[in-house]
Amino acid sequence: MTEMSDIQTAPPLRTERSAQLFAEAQRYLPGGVNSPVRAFKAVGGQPLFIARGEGAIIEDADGNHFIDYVGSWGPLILGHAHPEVVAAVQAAAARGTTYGAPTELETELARLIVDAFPAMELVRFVSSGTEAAMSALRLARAFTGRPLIVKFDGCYHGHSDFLLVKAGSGPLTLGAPDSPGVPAAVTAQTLSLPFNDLDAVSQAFERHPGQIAAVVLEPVAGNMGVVPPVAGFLTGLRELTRRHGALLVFDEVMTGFRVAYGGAQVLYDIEPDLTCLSKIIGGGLPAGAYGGRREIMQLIAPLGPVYQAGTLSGNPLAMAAGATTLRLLGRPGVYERLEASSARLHEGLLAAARVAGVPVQGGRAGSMMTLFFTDRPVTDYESARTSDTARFARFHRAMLEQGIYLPPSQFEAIFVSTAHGEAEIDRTIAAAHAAMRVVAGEANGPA
Ligand code: KE4
Repeated sequence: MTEMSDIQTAPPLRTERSAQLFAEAQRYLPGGVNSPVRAFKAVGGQPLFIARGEGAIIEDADGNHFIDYVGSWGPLILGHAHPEVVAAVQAAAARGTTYGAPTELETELARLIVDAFPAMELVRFVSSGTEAAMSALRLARAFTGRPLIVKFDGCYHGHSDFLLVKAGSGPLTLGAPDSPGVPAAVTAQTLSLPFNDLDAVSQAFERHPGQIAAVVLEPVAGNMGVVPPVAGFLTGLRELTRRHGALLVFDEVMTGFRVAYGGAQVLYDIEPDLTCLSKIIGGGLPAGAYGGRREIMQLIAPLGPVYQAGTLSGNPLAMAAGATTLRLLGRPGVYERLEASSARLHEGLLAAARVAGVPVQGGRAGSMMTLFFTDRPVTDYESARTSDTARFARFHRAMLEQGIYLPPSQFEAIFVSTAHGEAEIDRTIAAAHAAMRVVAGEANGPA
C-alpha cells in the first residue's frame, strides 16, 4: 500500500475530505467521535478520518499517509491488518459472528491467557476494559465484604461511575478529572491517592481499618502518560494489601502482553489477586477479561452469587483475533526486537529534544512511552501535570505535518508495534529533530 516515500513530507496537510466527514459526523455523534480523546481537542485542529491501515502505516480520507504510534490506543501491537489476524477473523466470520453460547475459541484464548499469567487461574471475558475493571472490583468487594476501593491519581480504569475519580486519559486530557452525573455517594467509597506513594497507601489502611476491599492500579501507569513504578512500590503494595486483607488488582488493560508477554506482573515478578486485561487480547476487536485465583473467581455467576454478564462476551471474532495475536506474540524474539526498536525510538526522541534545547522528560516501559514537556522528573499525576501541553500540541502538529501520527494528548502513550521497522523509526527520529526545532523556535519567539 505505501512506500516510505509516500509518507507526508511537506506541510500543510490536505484535510478537505476529513473536514467534510467531521462536519457530517457531528450531525449524529457528540463531538463527531465515539471516544473523547479522538477529537484532537487537546492538540487543536480537527481529527483526521482514517480510511485504512497496513502494518505501521495509516491512510486518511485525503490520502495522507502516516506512521501510526496510536495503534488504536494499544491493541495493535502487531500493526494494522496483520494478514494472519485478518484471515482468522474472516474464517470465524464465515462460520457465523456470534452465538450467545459457549465456543471452543473462548477456551482457546482463555488457555493462552492463563498460561501467560500464572496469577490467573480462571478468567472471564467481557467486551471492554471498563467492564473488566468494573467487574473485578465488584468481585473484590464481594470476596472481602468491604466497601472501599483505593485507586491512584492519574490512573484510568474505564468510565464506571465509581472509578471516575481523578482519572487519567480522557478526563485528564480534557482537564476534568471528575465527571458530572457521577453521584457523590458513589465516589465517596473510592479513595484516590498519589501514584508511587506507599506511605499514602499505608496511611489509608490505618485510617480505614478493615474497610478497604482492594487497591487497584495500572502497574505501569499509561493514562497520565507513561509513568513506571518506582523501586519497591509494587512490592510494597503487595505486602500492605496482604497484611490488611485487601485484594491487589492489577489493571493490565494496557500493559498486558505489551510490556512483556506476561504483562507487568511477570516483568516485575508480583502476583496480584485479580488482573484486568483488554486491548491486545482482542487483537483489534472488542474484548476484555478479568481473572485471578480460583477461590476468588468461583464467586462469579453461575458458580457463585456475584452477577456479571454480557451479550457479546467471548464473541468468536474477537477470540479468533486475540488467540492469533497471542500466538504470534509468543514466538521467540518478538519482545526482544520490540524492546530494541522502542529503546532506539525513545532515545532518539529525547536526543531530538536535547539538541533543540527543549526540556522533556521520558517515560517508557517496553513498547509504550511518553515525552513529557517539562523539566521536572515525572513520577505521578502532579508532576505529569507540570507538562507544557501547548508545547506538546505544537510538537504533535509539527510531527503530523511530517507524516507521524502521535496520540493527540500529552497524557497518553506512544505505542510501537512489531510492524515499525528500522526505516519507520529512523524517519520518526528525523521528523522529531525538525519538530523540536519548531517548538524551540516558537518558544524563543519570532526570529
Ligand atoms: P476501554 O473501556 O476503553 O476498553 O478500557 C478502559 C481502560 C481501562 N484500563 C486502562 C489501563 C486503560 O488504558 C483503558 C482505556 N485506555 C484508553 C487510552 N488511554 C482508551 C482510549 C479511549 O478512551 O478512547
